Amino acid sequence: MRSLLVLLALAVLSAAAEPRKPNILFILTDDQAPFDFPFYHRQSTLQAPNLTALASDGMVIDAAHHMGAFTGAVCTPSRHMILSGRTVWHLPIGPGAKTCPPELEKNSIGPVFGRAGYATMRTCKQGNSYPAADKLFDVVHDATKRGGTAETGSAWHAERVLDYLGARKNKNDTRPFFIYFGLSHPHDVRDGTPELLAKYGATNHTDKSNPPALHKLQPPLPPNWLPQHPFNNTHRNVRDEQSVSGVWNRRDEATIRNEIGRQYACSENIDIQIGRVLARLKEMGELENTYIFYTADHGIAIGRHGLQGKQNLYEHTWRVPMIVKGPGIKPGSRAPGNIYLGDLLATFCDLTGIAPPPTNEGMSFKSVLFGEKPSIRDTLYGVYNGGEKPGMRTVKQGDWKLIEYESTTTGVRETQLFDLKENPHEFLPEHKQGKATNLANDPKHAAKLGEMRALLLGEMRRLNDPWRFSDQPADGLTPPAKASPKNQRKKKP
Ligand SMILES: [Ca+2]
Repeated sequence: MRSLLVLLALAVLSAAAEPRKPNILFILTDDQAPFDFPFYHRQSTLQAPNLTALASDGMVIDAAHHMGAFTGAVCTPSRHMILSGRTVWHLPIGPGAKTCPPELEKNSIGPVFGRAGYATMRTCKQGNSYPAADKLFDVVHDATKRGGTAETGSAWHAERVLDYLGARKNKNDTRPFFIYFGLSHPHDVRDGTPELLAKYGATNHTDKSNPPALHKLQPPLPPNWLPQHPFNNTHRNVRDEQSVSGVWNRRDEATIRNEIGRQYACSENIDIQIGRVLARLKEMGELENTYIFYTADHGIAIGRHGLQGKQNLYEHTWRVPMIVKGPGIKPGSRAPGNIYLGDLLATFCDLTGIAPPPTNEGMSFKSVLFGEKPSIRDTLYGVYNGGEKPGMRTVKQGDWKLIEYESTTTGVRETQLFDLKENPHEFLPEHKQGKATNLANDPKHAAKLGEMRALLLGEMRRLNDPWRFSDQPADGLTPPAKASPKNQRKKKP
């Protein structure tokens, strides 16, 4: 008995001597462009005081991306990559499913942190996610909440987090926590609270044949707005481009400004809910020992480049907002980072001293967060091919970005080369800016175009992209089917 008491005393002493592991509060929104926020786009009229304060107290990452999607439901692969730390062609869904390690969900965020002694909790939308991994948090409250009231909107998710924190306090649970605080907004139908809709001059417009009224409180048109996208980008008939209530295929000023007003109404409500959770953490004395990550599953167009949805690779959609605050991160800092959402798991593990699971393919960006280097990789790759094949690919290095489009069904073949330093909004000739836009056909940049194409092919090979463009080496892969003459006849000119 005496030796047992000694052992117990030693265990208590060693627990007391060990510094407490930090908590993680991971906040994930649904369909939100970085440029919605004033800390990415100064002219934005979105008021998000809590997130602006979080950005001032932590680090803003400028080059955070989702790697892409092989389906119109871009959320689904994005959330698989977040939860598992794997790359887009190595997921348990899509073309990589056959070679993906079995039972990958056991090496996803919930179980990885659970095994390391963390208390884990998740609230988020249902559907278009990774259900096998979603349910492996200790506490799960998933429901899709896209309405304009406390019960049907973002407040519901905040309440689940506040309830969880309350229960933790009541039980005197001192384990570090991992809270996955997912919001179902600002994803359409973008139904905001009446007060916030009014604040941004927006209405839940339901008349498909007429635009809503213009209102002086509506946010301005984005700088790279166009009335239509200049060419078929290989998936222009996807739901998000045609059927979102309030927008449909309309791109006129009144429709787009109203829709951005709706987006901002939902985003400000998210900000309010985050404020409530942060205030509670402060009250509980947990805030200073918590890493807070804020991001979205992908961006969204809403009128930029004449597009509405998330099925493109322009910066507004390929990039995501990313703010991180916590111990060791310099307040008010900023870095490119060059990260993917699939790097989050590795970073969570690195910050908490947990070994990443063997299935992880992401890279920790702790060194960026701690100001040791500006970014973790030089080259970024992105894909969208949920429509025609091989679809869209992008590659970015330094200031240069290439986007390729090809459809073997319709014969579309387009190339865009942007110097993002000179043209950060990716203006096209149709924007009539009176300066260089798409440089792909400029003979002065032929060498750069060749270099970027070689870089893209290298990334496609490295990441096991199962498709190739018709002017790339086939690499032994099956080329996309050509349209049958019957299908071609059906196409309108
Ligand atoms: Ca989404």
